[in-house]
Amino acid sequence: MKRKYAILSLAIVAGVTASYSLRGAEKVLPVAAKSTAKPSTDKAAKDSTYDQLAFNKAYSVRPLDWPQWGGSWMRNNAPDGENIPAEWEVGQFDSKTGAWKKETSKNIKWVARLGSQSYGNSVAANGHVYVGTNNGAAYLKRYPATVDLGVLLCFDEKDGKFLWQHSSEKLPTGRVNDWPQMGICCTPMVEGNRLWFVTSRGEVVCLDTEGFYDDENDGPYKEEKYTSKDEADIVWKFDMMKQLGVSQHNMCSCSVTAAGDILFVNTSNGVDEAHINLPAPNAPSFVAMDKKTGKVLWTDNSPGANVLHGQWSSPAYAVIGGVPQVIFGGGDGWLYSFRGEATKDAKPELLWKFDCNPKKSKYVLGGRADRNHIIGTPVVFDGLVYVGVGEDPEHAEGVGHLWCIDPTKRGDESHDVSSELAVKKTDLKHPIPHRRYQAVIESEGEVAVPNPHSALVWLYDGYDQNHDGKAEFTEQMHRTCGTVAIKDGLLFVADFSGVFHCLDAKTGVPHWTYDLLSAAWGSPLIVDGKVYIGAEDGDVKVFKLSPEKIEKGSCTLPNEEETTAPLLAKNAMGNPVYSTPIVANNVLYISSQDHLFAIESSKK
Ligand SMILES: [Ca+2]
Ligand SMILES: [Ca+2]
Ligand SMILES: [Ca+2]
Repeated sequence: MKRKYAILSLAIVAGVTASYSLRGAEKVLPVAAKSTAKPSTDKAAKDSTYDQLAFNKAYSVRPLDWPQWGGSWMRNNAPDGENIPAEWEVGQFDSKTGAWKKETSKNIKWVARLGSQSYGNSVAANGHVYVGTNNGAAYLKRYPATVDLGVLLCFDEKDGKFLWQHSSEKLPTGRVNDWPQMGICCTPMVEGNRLWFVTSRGEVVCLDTEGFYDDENDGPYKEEKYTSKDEADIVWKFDMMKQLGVSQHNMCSCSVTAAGDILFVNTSNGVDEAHINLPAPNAPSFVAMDKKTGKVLWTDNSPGANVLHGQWSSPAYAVIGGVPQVIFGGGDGWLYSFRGEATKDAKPELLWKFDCNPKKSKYVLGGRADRNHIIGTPVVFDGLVYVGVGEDPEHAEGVGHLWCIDPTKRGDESHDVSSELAVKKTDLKHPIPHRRYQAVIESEGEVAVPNPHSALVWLYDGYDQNHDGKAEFTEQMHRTCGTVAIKDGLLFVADFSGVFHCLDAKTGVPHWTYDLLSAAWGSPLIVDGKVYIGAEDGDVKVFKLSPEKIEKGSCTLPNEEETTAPLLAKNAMGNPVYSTPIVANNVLYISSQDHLFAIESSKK
């Protein structure tokens, strides 16, 4: 599949090749990383530093747990871990019973059956492992595998034993809101004995992590019809479709985060079946709610009628420049930061917004667009914000952009800190109001001019690494559904065309790139001096955490004569991998489409 699209995407970028190749050839940084950042004047709180141990303590989980997407609200998938294997064998499964044959595996602690399709990422907290999937495994007797459901599974961390399941029946409206077989696509968040997640029915749900094992139906929600041990104990739930008028496109998915008692949620509000009309342009895109009750504290619908397609990003949070900021990726391709607190008037306070697409880029249906929306999660690291743009995987591959933004900027009264402004040639002073499909139409006398309030640190859309004046496939940033991971000044991101990028996090200049030869839906994991990335071909590849290229032909892996990336190993998972690997308590967790593998070195 990929090669066909690769050719297509090269054709699409032909128009931008000139400016692109100039950059690498002249050895100019993507955008000068000037340190123009001025800290905000309202020094209210201490800036967040990346400290997973302190985070876990505050959130009442064990020191080496991994309790939410990206570990903490800063969303950087770079946990502490040691003795994490680079190589493993998943082993064989009995063709009749599906039973796993442990003796045929290597470095596998346990395996748990998932549904037939799994897009959710796992988390591990307080002795449990959770993952979103569909009902293919039919753990509950009342729902045989023929019943399609969104399923959240809870397993015992030590042996993978199934504990309980939360079941979301499919919406009667069908695929426009709740795509068949896709299951639960988000990652839950755990704090103490509570878990929060977004269901495929557009609900925000709080569960008791002990379920009914504590012989208690926790509430306020006590209307569960089934209260056996294998069922989920709901604490509260909030229906975003009914209570906020949200109409999610194809799937509702957000990996929630929280600061103190405030839970932050992207609603997934999007287009209808025809892909043009927005059934609910005034419904919120972003929500802050009370984590303990589900009471809405404020909502925002800034993307509104400018949503291109869907909104499946997840929020990040951090105190930056003395200000608590919650940062949401919008379905309009803009990144929005709000004061991450409850407000007296139930109105959010916008701090800044940033257009993550070049102004001339254009959104068109069917995959030909070079304007995208945000699917990955913004990551906060060392006072900067990182996010890439992408498109629904159904719309194939295309041009992508990866941004590094200074979140201490505020701009003028519009709070627009985009790198450029769209204006008319005849009126350079007044920006053209935000337009849905294309910000600047040159044939109508419009131009993009530099924004004096720009918060841009750098933009990576590609780089002429070999200085030959051409933009080879592996020198381009393509659309991504992925989230970056950062450690030791190195940023890693995979794009949907299958290029894996290692960049300097401060400058956006690539150290090396690698062609995975398969679409990457997920995001990298950095742990124990290594970097892990899964792909649709079912391989999880492992690289050395290093900026150093290797000499061509020196890779010891078969059929890897061409790489200059420091590839250490490839591991076949037996089925496509759409998820992101995580590590908790020195165990590596990877979901394929239908199994969750707990991977641990057998040499202890
Ligand atoms: Ca309970
Ligand atoms: Ca309950
Ligand atoms: Ca080149």
